[in-house]
Amino acid sequence: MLESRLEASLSRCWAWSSKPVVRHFVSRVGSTPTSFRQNTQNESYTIGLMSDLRRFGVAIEGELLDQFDALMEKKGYTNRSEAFRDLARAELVRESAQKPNAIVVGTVTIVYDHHVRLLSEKLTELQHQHHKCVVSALHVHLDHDHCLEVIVLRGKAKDVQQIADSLIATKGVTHGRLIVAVADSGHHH
Ligand code: NI
Repeated sequence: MLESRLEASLSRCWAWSSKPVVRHFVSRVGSTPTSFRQNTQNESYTIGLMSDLRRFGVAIEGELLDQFDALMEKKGYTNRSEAFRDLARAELVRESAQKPNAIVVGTVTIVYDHHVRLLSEKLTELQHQHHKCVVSALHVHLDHDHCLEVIVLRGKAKDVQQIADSLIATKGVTHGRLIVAVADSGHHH
């Protein structure tokens, strides 16, 4: 019963997904959704990514499912499949980021007071020392005193973590956080 409900909701999900990659799958497997949201941008750039999309049944306690649905709605998901896929990806990234030699991409966000003596210079120097890992940096002058910087790092998980730690631990940096966003599988499209 639950399985068939999930199944039904899965097909609804595909039909309603606004992501071109999923819509592409829908057309590939030949099911014909009666309606789905047209996404006018990014029409055809991700073709083939999910060509092996598979369905499976999930048995889950009613209460847990209700909680999951509530969380999903709060986070703005329109369907369970997408929410589940994101959960799975996040967990895979988290897992592989724990392998020191896994190649990851992450962002470090720091906030600091640029009046602190030599702080801007130190932060810039640190980034130059690790220029091979620093992909890009965004600087925002938040207010009279504070700067926010977002630094994109790519490299071995241990290096990315170490660079992030150094940036965040620099005296005068008031907030800092590393988010590992992508585990690079080495498979490129
Ligand atoms: Ni600034």
